[in-house]
Amino acid sequence: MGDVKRTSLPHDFLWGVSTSSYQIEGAAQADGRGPSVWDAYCRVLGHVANSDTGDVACDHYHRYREDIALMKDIGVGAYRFSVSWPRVLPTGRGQANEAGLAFYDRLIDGLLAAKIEPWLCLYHWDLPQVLQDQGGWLNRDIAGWFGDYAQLIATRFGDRVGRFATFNEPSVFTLFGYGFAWHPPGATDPAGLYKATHHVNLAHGAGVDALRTYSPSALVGAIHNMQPVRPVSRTVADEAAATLLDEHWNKVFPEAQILGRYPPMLARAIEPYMQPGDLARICRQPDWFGVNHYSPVYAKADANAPLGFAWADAPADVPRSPIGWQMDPAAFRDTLIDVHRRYRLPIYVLENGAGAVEKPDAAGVIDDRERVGYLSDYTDALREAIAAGADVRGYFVWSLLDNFEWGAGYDNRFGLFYVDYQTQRRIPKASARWYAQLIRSERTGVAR
Ligand code: IFM
Repeated sequence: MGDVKRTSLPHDFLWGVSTSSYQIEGAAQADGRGPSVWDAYCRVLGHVANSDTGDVACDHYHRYREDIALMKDIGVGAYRFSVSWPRVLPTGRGQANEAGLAFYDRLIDGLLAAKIEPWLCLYHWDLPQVLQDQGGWLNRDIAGWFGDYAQLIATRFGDRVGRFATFNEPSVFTLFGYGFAWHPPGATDPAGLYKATHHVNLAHGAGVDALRTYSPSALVGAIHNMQPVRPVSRTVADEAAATLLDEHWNKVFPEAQILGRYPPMLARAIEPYMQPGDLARICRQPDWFGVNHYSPVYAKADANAPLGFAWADAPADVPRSPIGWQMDPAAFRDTLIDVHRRYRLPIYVLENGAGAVEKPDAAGVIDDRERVGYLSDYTDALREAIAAGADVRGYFVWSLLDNFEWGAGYDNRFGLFYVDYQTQRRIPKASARWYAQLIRSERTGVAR
């Protein structure tokens, strides 16, 4: 990357950290929480490494005060978290669970007291199991259920929360859940995927409407994983595979939600599940665009795969993070510039980070210099994107804490703080200190 360290950022640039409910809260049976699809999915042998579950996770439900103190220590200005739908609506709809809502009251009040802005995401994959039993994302009624849930959350927290997201990475939970069976409900069902995709988009529209009606001053958006999709070879078949994966991964949600259209290949596939007026129900001008980005992804044609394509490995010689994900900060810069050109919205990077399998050394220290290198290179790329005109207004590291990494269980760690799952002790890694120093130097204008 070029010499970008001195590219100045807007004075109100927002530095944050992100987490999600199922990945950190634990307390799976506490205070009336209902089961989510992940509770059930984790219990099937072979779905999650080591048969790990989110039952306890980081016990954030009980330790949120300590976790807010960690955020305060590193100096972040914002915290993005998600609400667990089954914690606040154990039966998915209808009767709210006051104890579950009260947890988020305490969390939000604690954040505000620490001068940390709460960014609330409604859905980070933990659908109430009871709604899954009624068809989940395959049931068109779910758009209304989601709208009602959004109304509850906006009514309860809109006096203190100014930023709401409807969904986190809708393309991940739909594609992995219905295309590749890597997430609940564990299906490989193309028709189900197209239907679920459309219903998630309808739910987004209903959610935005509810958030704006019941919290009129809220700034509302959605969070999309945006990553260049590259063909594994230059064959026509692999190029076509990459184009199709790109539509699923990068386009089918933001284009419908912001531009009011489906990308061409998926438009044909989704058409049978659409009713007149649907795109008008989905398309809402958001106040901001959330980008999650880690690395480029690769596609190859696969005639035996349900969708006709498969994921492929990055070329052998590329730089990689400790868990093998390609590191390509230029792709991050280009993604931000591309999102800016396509959507012309304020951009917030709401996830970026590096995974590792790590443990403290004999002295109890976690010297995660690879993660520091990754974050340093990627924040430099962010500066380049801003220098090139991209309207990027914030950057949130994934993640505050090591946590439940879905199918990888607790093996892959993304935290700035190490979590000892036996004792629940949090230990700052070198990257936590690095991030604190970055934020401090940006605030004071002192060069790093
Ligand atoms: O842990 C996940 C998160 O839930 C969604 N985005 C990617 C992260 C790392 O895999």
